Amino acid sequence: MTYYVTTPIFYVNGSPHIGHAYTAIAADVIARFKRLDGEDVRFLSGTDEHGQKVEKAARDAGLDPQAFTDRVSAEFRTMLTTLNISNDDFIRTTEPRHKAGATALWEKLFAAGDIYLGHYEGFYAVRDEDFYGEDDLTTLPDGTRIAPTGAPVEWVREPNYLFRLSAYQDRLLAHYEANPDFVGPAGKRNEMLAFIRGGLNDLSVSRSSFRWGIPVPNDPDHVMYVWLDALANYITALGYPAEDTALWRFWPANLHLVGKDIQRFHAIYWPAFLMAAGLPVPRRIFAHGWWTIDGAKMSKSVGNVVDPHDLVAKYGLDAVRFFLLREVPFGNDGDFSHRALVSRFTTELANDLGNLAQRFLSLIAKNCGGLLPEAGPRTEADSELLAAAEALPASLREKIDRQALGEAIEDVWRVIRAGNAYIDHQAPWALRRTDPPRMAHVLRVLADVQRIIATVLLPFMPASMDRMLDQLGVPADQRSFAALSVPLADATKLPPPQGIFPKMVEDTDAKS
Ligand code: ME8
Repeated sequence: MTYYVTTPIFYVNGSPHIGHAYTAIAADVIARFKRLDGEDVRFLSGTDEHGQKVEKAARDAGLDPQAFTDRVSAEFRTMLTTLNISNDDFIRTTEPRHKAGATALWEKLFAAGDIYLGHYEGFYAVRDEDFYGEDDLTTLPDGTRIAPTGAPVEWVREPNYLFRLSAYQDRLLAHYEANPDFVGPAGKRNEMLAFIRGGLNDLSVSRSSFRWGIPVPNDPDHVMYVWLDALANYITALGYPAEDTALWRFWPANLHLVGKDIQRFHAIYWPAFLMAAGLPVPRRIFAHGWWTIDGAKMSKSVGNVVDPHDLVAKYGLDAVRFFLLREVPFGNDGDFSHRALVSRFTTELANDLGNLAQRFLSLIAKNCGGLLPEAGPRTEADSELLAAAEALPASLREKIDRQALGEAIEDVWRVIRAGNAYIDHQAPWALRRTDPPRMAHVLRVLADVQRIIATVLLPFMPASMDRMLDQLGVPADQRSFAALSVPLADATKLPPPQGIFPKMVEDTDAKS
């Protein structure tokens, strides 16, 4: 089966920060999980390079917009590399393939009679690239009017093309009703439904007061509204308007992963555009929450923006990937603090996971000549632990399909904790003298359990779990869920044990 997952395309008005890293890591975990599960996966990311906000950022930087976007787009690509993101493609909205596809989409909507020339008069927030009604706004003591997002608004009065969004209200509602999983989490779905039921106004889809955008076909005074341009990336990257390409098999997308701030664009405007173009709509749109830093909103002026490169340099990539998905239930808001990251690392990666591996691997090295022991007759305790581990791929699949990434991690940790309790109980270091065959068997049970744990954690921490599988002697081409059904060969020579997470070496020395 095909599986198409996307990140939002990042605005190039500023450098990447932890919020961007979060979206990318979550989508990467899902893409990697689906690949391990044998799906035919397409994973897309990219940069959103047009619009007033980017034009202004380029001006502030004293650069021509194209030169500016070239530079910042490259920073996002570097971020994806630093984070070990496995995207198959990276689309930039300034690329010819995208401009051609977005133009074709416009033409389709225009030909369908769903775009018409009108007039927009109202408030616009450049920071959000969004329109607001008077009722949405708050006036600050200094007279500035701001949107609910905190972004200042300006009054805009210009001829605009409008998209007949109002005509899609009923079809959208029917789609939501027929597809209860269309939008997640559930609270967001209700919010979107309330928004649609509140009545949809036609949407302004062009701007005529600045130039940095895709020209509207046959009307060079206008550029396309940046959100119509940007949303189209999900299909232009598959070759739209051509629908007979090999890549088109991935449409409709299985999952658009987005931050909660941009849910409405994806869950209301985008499906309406697609319906107007006669194309199927994505299967699911899931919104994750928002990170604050030590309780405060990230802001350049406050100087508390967390740079993902600094974090990775300080703690190692997989600790960062793990922390972001572990610390808060996916879909909720979270607060980032270095203290919380260090504490998760110590208790869960070093003490729970790292320690479990190190404890039995060092015993295999010392007492079994470094050869993977053979399995013996199973006790109830063995069967219970093995069954808990064997259930992981299916239980994680169910959680990944709901984007419950934190719950998926918790499932694995239950087994890791059970593994540590098992080794404490079985005390293989004592069996070495009293019952060596039983010791060998206990160590084998632990190796088999650890292999499953490391395999299901590969999507979350790819490099460290690859190292853990190396330690277990699992061949590189047998790291998938399907391969788990093939037992490891008895007497496989294991490499000398090495700590995967630095602290576990100390712990192991203390305990064994
Ligand atoms: O919205 N916490 O781009 P963007 C969590 N170009 N997530 C955060 C965050 C934070 N503090 N700050 C940002 C755009 N994000 C559009 C998308 S898609 C067709 C166009 C997330 O660079 C944000 O929610 O402002 C979004 O998912 C992503 O970073 C990109 O945000």
